[in-house]
Amino acid sequence: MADGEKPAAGSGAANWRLARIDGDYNGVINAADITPIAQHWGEQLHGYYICRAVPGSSDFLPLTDPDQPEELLFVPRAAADHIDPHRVVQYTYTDLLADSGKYTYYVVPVCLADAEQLTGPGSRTAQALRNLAPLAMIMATPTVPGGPLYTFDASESFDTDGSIVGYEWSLDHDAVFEVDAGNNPVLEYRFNEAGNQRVLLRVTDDAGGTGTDIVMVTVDFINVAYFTCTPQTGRAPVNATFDPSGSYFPTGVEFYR
Ligand SMILES: [Ca+2]
Ligand SMILES: [Ca+2]
Repeated sequence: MADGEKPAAGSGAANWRLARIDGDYNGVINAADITPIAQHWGEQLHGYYICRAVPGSSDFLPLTDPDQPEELLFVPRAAADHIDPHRVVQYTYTDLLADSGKYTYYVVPVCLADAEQLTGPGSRTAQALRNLAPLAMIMATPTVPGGPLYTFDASESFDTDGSIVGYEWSLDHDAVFEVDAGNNPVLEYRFNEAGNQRVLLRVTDDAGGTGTDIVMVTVDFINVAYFTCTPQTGRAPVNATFDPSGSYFPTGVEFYR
């Protein structure tokens, strides 16, 4: 075929040139592809091998056949009379990812000539990610039982195959997480209304997976008188200082005595 002409998509010729001789993947066979053409002159395309690099490694190894572990996994090319001339030929292989992390793949075209296995240039790479979702856990502790001030502690949350990088909260009975606490698992919050309060936590792991937890707390009253006393012990006579600044009266009452 002359320079600049493309075979019909899905014709055997299209797959062949993409796989074996179109070295710069631009769909056109021209002078830039002279070297791979020369290298693979006279070869045929019988199928493909799949090469894989597992998480933490940059070494690509061809997959072995699950039924014959000593053999490479060979994906045979469809017979010419089974190739739909109007479609790109597609092949599907499902890989079981044993470990968490990023897997990278490419395919290699294979020519089975005279019991020899001649391989062509590898395809572009594709990636797959396995990630286990993190588990969110809330511990809720009121500063004063029944009071409006709570500490929500999400530090028991965990991610089995990574780490948690983000904590978000919804404290207004919906699923919109209006509080982005960044990487801080502890949130102090004061409710402005008595009653049952629903608190939602969403944690995000280092691979973008999320997990949620929900807790219901009850607020009996929203005005709290809260004193600290300094010192707390001593011999009489003691000059003690009472500090009521931790009190809060959101209804507008401010009266200390
Ligand atoms: Ca994870
Ligand atoms: Ca919300």
